Amino acid sequence: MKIEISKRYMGEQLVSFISFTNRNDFKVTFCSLGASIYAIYMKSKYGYRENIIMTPKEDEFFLSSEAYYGKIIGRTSGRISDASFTIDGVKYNIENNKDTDVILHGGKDKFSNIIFDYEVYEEDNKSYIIFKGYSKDGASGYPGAIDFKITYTLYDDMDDVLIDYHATTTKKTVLNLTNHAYFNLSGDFKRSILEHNLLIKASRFIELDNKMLPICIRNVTETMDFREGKRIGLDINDPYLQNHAAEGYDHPWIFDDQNYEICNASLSDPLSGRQVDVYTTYPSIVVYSNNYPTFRPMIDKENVDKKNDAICLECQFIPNGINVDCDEDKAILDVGEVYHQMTRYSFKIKENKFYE
Ligand code: G6D
Repeated sequence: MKIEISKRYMGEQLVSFISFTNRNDFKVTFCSLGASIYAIYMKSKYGYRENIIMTPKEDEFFLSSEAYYGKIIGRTSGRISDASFTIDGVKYNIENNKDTDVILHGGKDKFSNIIFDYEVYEEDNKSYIIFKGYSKDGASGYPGAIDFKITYTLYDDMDDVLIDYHATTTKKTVLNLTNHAYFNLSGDFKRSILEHNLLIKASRFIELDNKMLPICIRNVTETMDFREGKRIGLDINDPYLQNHAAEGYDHPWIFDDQNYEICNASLSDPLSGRQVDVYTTYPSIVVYSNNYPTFRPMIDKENVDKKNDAICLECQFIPNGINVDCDEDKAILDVGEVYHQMTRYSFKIKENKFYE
């Protein structure tokens, strides 16, 4: 594995870029800002190595954007209603960084804004980068001091990215970590993701209200059904999606079989042959089809970020579970427990013309 590290200032912040290139010439670049996946360069079935991760070209936008490009999300992925939750009869009010009672992706002290310390090491044919973080008791109003680390594992002989989330707390709290990478498998964003195929092995999804808050768990309708895999653009113009604040897919799906050994989601682009299979210990996935584009320039992309130019596959506990009356896991972490969740993105070429 070839490992390259560079640093530069983004504004006043010194930020590191750490790249890993394996024997297949599969290259993953991480950034210490938000412990983020900054770029992934992957070959197509024709052998062209191109970027499949959408990231802002402008440093100040990458620093400030609330589109969370590639970033680790915490303490709580998704939205928290009424800027509060109650644990064992104690109500915690969460501080926001904007004037609304809907907390998105962790509130004022969100993890996506942290510039993380990290360490890199290799063992056998694997390489690791560990981003370590600490969130003090009461940060943004969340209870408990959180010691956490995000470990990315790369493989010299496989085009996979494994994310391990580990954390402990000093008080019973809510914790729901994910990664917010924007995928587009066409290669340097030649096409939108509407022609990509998506598979989600989930018979249930969570309906959203017009504040984008989860309101109820429902069986999938035709538009929301990806159990057999289908083209993302097939049903995305359904009024159910477009005549709603979501303006596309932005929903949690609950996997039928919550099993890390099962590929519970998969994204593929027939024209390039690229595919990413998703394995996770989490019970659900939020799929966001970039319905709120930022119209800013992106790395390796000729034009600016436009609607449906990428898609996020955010494995997590169901958003706002602590406030929703349901049987699903509410992402509560207690003292003495170890938060350990994993998500593996396994990249491959279908109609393999190159690696035979
Ligand atoms: C929008 O509703 C979506 C979120 O799901 C997404 O994470 C964010 O944009 C980047 O708020």
